[in-house]
Amino acid sequence: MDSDYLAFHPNSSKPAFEVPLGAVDAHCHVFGPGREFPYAPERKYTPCDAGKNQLFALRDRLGFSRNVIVQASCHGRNNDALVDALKAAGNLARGVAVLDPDITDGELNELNAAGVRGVRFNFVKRLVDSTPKSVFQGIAERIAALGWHIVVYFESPDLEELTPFLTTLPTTVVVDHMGRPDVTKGVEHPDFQSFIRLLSENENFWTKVSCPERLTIDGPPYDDVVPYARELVDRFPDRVLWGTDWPHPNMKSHMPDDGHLVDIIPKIATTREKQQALLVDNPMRLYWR
Ligand code: 0GY
Repeated sequence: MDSDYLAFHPNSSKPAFEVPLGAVDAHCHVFGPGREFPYAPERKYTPCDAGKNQLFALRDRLGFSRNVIVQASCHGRNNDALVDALKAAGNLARGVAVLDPDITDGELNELNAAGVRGVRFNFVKRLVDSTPKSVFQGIAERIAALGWHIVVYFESPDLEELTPFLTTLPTTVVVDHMGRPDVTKGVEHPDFQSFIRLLSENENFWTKVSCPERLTIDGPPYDDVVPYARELVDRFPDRVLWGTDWPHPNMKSHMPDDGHLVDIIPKIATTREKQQALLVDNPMRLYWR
């Protein structure tokens, strides 16, 4: 792993908050192990190995039932580690893949059979080289035919430039980590209001109210991020997902205790109904229907 890379928390605490039965961690990754599933030559970072068995142990410790495993940039377009984890999990995991535009229909069908239900378009410049939008458009049309959706990852300064493209996508579009707001600005700032408008005006848009550890300035318990997530849960209760983001790649300031991340959930989803939608009903509708 890179010399400045922080490994995941070795012994996350058991959360005090008890998640509803059947809860889904809808954003997490598997990394390697690199000996079995080598990292992509074009990667921008080399992580600490974080394999499927460690992910499933965390799922159980936190009281969750299912995972949505998202292909991360360090594995490029080779989804072998993801597929291996999906097969091992049986019906308890679904996947979001990153696709080569030359993928054959047969390979797409194999991913579908393994439990992949979405494709990720990553626009974060420190993570990936840029992909022409025409390439993403071609992939979007092919996966729409399978009933998959698109997960997009970008940073808030890029929202304005991306909006005309994103709003042409033909499927449900899930925005990672609330579009990565600058939490020094406030919920009422025009930047976060633009993100809210994107969801208000486009009913096919969802978002993950995840990653307080990445967005925070103040650090744990991440109270500076809570108002952004709560606003989205309140406004769009049927179009929000939650995930740990384990094993938290590229954290520089600190490594979160995943149990503490779970304990934030009742601050952002303030009723049992909202918690049920966020953790069970919404992800089940998107990934297990
Ligand atoms: C995340 C966030 C990051 C990394 C990736 O694909 C990735 O490598 O998504 C990040 O560095 O912000 O969602 O895991």
